[in-house]
Amino acid sequence: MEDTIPFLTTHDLEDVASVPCSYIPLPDDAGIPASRRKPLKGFLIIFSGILFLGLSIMLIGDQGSKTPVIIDGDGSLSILTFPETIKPVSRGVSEGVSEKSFRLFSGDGVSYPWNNSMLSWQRTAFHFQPEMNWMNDPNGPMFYMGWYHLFYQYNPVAAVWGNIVWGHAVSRDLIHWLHLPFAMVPDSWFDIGGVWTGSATLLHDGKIVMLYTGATNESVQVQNLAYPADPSDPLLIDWVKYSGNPVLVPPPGIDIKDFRDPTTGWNTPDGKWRITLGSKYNTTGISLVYETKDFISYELLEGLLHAVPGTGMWECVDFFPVSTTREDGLDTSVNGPGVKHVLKASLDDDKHDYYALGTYDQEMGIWTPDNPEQDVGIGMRYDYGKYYASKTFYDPSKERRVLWGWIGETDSETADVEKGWASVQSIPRMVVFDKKTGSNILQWPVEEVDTLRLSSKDFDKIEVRAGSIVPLDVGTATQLDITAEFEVDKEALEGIIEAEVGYNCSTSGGAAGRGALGPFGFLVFADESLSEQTPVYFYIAKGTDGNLNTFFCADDSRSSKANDVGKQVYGSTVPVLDGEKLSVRILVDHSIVESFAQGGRTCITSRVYPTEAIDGAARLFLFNNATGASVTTSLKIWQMSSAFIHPFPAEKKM
Ligand code: DQQ
Repeated sequence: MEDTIPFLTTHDLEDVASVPCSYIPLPDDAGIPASRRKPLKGFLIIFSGILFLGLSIMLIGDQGSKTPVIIDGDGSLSILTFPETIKPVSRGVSEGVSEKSFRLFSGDGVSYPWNNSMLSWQRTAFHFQPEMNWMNDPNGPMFYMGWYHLFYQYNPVAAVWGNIVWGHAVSRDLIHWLHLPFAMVPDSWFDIGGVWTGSATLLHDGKIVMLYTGATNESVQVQNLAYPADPSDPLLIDWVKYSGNPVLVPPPGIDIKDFRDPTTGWNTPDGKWRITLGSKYNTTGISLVYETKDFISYELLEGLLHAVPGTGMWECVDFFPVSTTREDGLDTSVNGPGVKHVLKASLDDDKHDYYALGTYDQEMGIWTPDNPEQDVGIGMRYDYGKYYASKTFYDPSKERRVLWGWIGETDSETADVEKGWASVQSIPRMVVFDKKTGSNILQWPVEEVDTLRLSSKDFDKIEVRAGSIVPLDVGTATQLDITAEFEVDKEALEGIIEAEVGYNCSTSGGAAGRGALGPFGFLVFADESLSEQTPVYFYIAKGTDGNLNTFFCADDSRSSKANDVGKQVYGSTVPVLDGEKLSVRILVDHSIVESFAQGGRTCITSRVYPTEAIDGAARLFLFNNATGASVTTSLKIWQMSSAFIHPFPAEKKM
């Protein structure tokens, strides 16, 4: 069944039953030793008490805070309501970190009248998110005694950035999570302004050290040390801050607000450890390296790990090896033949995560990019959509490197406050070197995501003619895992004569901009009349050198009838080697669409907020808006179950 486009054509869809969702609970005992279970409830009660007291003191003391929270006469907290028009408040910048509130690119400044069912639909089903309030960067991810640990930047009292503590959750499989008490709260002069981003290092004797940035009582960014109070506790519930904190203060020449986010340590051949952290010098983004034996005293190494002029402040630097010969991931300290190093920086200036591949010279202490034209901050990005402040860890249980990223909101702060939460974490992605291209990494959802797959439908060799759409009979299209391959009509490919210079996902008209060989792909979150739709697609353009360039894009411009949400068109080029078909995987989960092209060479994450294409009205289509080429596609689509993401069941464990 086909209809013509471009966009906004009504057509009939078969009435399809929606696929019911269910969650997969964790095993009953959740693997916790009996000795650990009893004290937890008491701990939670005492902890909540202390936390409440601490936060009250902090909030009263922090009169300058912009968090919209007031303490009522009876000591209870309430959230201030916002006026109807959008007046985005800056959050984070005056405190010395990157802007945390989403600034609209367009819109008429008037809030959309969101209702409860629209807002509650936006909550994701299998992406990690806390039960309520604000979350940002992933912190200190690790695997320890059979559990994956995720810590994260969290505001316990509001759906906007501020009052940052370390949230903590554990999982057996990176998909189903149990929320634990906060790991660390701002309770000392060296982090009273916020327990900011940090990383875990697992020492050879099995001990864990956590380094994190604290904003001091004088708003100086310092690095602090913390460690588990009871290393025999697989849940690592209690954390101790080192009494001699801070262990690092900004060195001469570095601004007190430009010194943050220590990485996981790596070992040197002489048994020392090195860490790096981000900063800037004038407008040059830099990563400083420190050497230590004990994580208490440090020596600043001469020179820098790397610097890139014009890239501004580097946040959340990540530095890790990838194997050029093997399939598995590498522990952070590995170096030598067959190893390249990835250097990633989150650019404060444009809020994107950039990476480059290069060589790490341990002796000289410097990293050199393979291709200086594709250096950190001016070349490749992990993700061309909404994705920031990411961090990897090495998972020894599956010998892989896993990447987490913070996916913020692109709606208004008013809507976030109304719905009571903001931000999700990306689906954890496995990261490997792309041996075929030799010039990029591959990111792919960890295999555990596949356990959420329910019923599936296969579609074989569907022809999507130029200028047509094809509805896909998959029922409700709200929680999906889509895999597809596309082949473009050979004659059209070979017959293309004219070069198309300067195609750009963001500026060439999005999915409505027609060329001979694209765009074609999917319309996700489309209602039956296509009045709302989010195209995820390929576009092929001939270069002046005669070669074909393939672009992978996501167009959010028609994703919602609401005006108070971001509606960018995202994307970039994707390498397609001789003989390869075009391939894509798309994870659809309510307000998030995570897309991976060519096995994860180019990735795009969109946040979308439809008003009509929600619940049972959300449909999925194929489209081909090319003027001259048919495409044939084979696909498999799964309905996805919801993940179990709940508070740790303290009572059940008594
Ligand atoms: N978020 C943290 C900082 C980091 C920034 C504060 C990146 O440590 O630089 O919440 O999003």
